[in-house]
Amino acid sequence: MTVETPGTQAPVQPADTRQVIRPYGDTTGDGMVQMSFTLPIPAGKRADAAALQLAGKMGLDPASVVHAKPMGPDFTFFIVYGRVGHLIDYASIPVPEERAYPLLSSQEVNLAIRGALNRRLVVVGACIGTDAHTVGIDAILNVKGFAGEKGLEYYREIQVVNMGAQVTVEELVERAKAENADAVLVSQVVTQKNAHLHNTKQTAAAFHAEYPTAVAAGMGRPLLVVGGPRFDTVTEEDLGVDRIFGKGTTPAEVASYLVHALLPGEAVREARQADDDEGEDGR
Ligand code: B12
Repeated sequence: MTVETPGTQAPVQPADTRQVIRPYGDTTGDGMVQMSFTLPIPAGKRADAAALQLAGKMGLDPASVVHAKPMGPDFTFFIVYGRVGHLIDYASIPVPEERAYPLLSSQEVNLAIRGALNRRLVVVGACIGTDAHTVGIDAILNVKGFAGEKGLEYYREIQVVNMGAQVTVEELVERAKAENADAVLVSQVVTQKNAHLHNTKQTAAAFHAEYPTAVAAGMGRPLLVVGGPRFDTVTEEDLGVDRIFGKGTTPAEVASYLVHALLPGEAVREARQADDDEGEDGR
C-alpha cells in the first residue's frame, strides 16, 4: 500500500514529446533497411564477404547479400538487406519552410506577366558543361511538361529559348544577352567531381561579371535559376544564384517563382483576383 503524506505530490514529469521511429521491412519497427553499392572487385563468394563486412561496419546486424551482379570483370553491384538499431526522433526534425509564394495556374501567370510587363517574359534554358541529361530541363520547358503539368512553352506569355545540352557558359551568357532574357534556367544532373557545383558557380560568376552594375535579379541582370536532383547540400548563397530547384520540381512551381521574383506583388494579386472573377480556360 502507498501512503501519501497529505499536501505532497509526486513531481510532475515533463510530457514525452518525442516521436521515435525506425525503419520498416516486414513488420513495423523491425529496423530493416536495404541498400545498394558497387565494389571494385570481381563477383564471387569473396566479394560477397567483403560486402557483408562493409554492411557490418555501417551498422547492419544481421545483414545478408540479397543480390550481387558482376559489372564487367572487375566490379560487383550489391544489394544488402539488414537490420539497423538506430532510432530517429521525428519530432526533432524541423518542418521545412513553406513555399514563400503561391502556386499559380498558367492563366494567373499569363495575366500577371501581361499586366506587369506588357510583353512576353523571356526565359533562356540550358544544360551546361559536358552534361547531356536534358530530360530534367525539358520537363520544365517543353510543352509536354512533367507530372501532368504542361511546361513553360505552353504559357502564352512566356517565350522559351531552350539551348539543349552541353552548352558552354560563354554561349549561355551570349544568348541570354541577345534574347534580353528575364531569367536563365540552368540544369545540372551529373555530379561527378562536383561538376554541378563548379559549373553553376562558374555560370553565376560569368553573369555577375557580364552585368557589373546590376542591382538585383530583374534590375539589370537576369534571374539565375539552377535545377537538378543533387543540390540538397548547398544554398543559393554558396552558388551565387537566385534559386535552386531540386528533384520532383514541376513547371508550375517554376513559373510561379518567376513571376514572384520578377514582377511586383501587386501584379500577381491582381492576376489572381481577375482569374477568380473570370474563370477562363488554362492559357
Ligand atoms: C536518362 C539518363 C541518361 C541519358 C540522358 C538522356 C537525356 N537526353 O537526358 C543518357 C543515356 C544519355 C545518359 C548518359 C550518361 N549518364 Co545518365 N542517367 C540517366 C538517368 C537514368 C535518368 C535521368 C533522368 O532523365 N531523370 C528524370 C528527370 C525528369 O529528372 P531530373 O533530371 O532530376 O529533373 C528534375 C529535377 O531535378 C528538376 N530539374 C532538373 N534540371 C532542372 C533545371 C531547372 C532550371 C529547374 C527549375 C529544375 C530542374 O526538375 C526535373 C523535373 O522534376 C539517371 C539515373 C536516374 N534514375 O536519375 C542517370 C544518371 C544521371 N547518369 C549518370 C551517368 C554517370 C551518365 C554517364 C556519365 C554514363 C557514361 N559513363 O557514359 C553519361 C553522361 C553523358 C553526359 N555527357 O552527360 C549518373 C550520374 C552519376 C553522378 N554522380 O553524376 C546517373 C545518376 C546514373 C547512375 N546512378 O550512375 N544518362
